Amino acid sequence: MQEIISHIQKAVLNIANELKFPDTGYQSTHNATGDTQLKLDVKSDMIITEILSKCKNIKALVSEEKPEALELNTEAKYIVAYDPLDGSSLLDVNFAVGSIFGIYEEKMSAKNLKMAIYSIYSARLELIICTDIPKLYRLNHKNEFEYIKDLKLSQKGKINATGGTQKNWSKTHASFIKSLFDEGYRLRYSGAMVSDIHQILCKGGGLFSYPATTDAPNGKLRAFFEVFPFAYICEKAGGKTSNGINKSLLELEFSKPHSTTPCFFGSSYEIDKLLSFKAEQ
Ligand code: AHM
Ligand code: MG
Repeated sequence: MQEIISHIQKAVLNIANELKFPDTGYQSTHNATGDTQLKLDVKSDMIITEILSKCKNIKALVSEEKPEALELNTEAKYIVAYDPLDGSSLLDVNFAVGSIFGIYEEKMSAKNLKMAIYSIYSARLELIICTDIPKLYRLNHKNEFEYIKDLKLSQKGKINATGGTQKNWSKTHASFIKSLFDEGYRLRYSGAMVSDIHQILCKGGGLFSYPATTDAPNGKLRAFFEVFPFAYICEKAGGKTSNGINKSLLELEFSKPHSTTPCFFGSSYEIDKLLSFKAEQ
């Protein structure tokens, strides 16, 4: 695992340097889920592919930006699924974006997730590495990732971050979200999952959700690159997750690498409230 971490650290440092002098022009190609790729998505994907391909412990790489898996070492046991640049549509406004990595043993399934990592490219470069508990590292002036603290979710938070076009929400989702605001929750939503969940983890609680909508009945966020790594991190931080029905996102099974799912991540209070709210409808 340490070797995989070192390679990811190197890739993240390279991407951070690339982002400092960005060309945010759109490229005419599309990725497998139909999003228009930005040049920096492609560059970040190339950087990760090039650096992680040199790691002997990786069996295959599965990227949000590639339709198929890239097979590497058949004898190795880890598959790294990643979103090279989450929130890239926010690069033109200089918001924080990040990279997300899920490290699966032998097979891409939530049950086989052994480690999850994400980076935040912002005023500071931060890296969260989670095997047993999410650990926050920050790049110091010696260009090394320095351990700062463990991230823990308290039982209840104050932040409510929810995505998707509101006119396409279900009535149930709209009234659940309103019920949190009625309790005193505050809206905090940038449009980059990495930053929005990072805020909840650093502030110690709250809810991030991306529901099913009429235009995306299976949600928008991808299970293997986005949803499972963050579900793993939030649950290891003491929080809970759900797709709105199940008691954990990590119970879900998908066969296609680019499958999506509605998703809810939060402190235990918000997820328990969600499940009882849905049960009453
Ligand atoms: P991306 O990987 O193409 O950047 O898309 C994923 C992003 C998430 O970071 C974010 O939560 C979501 O899309 C925002 O979507 P919306 O603008 O529909 O709320
Ligand atoms: Mg993404």
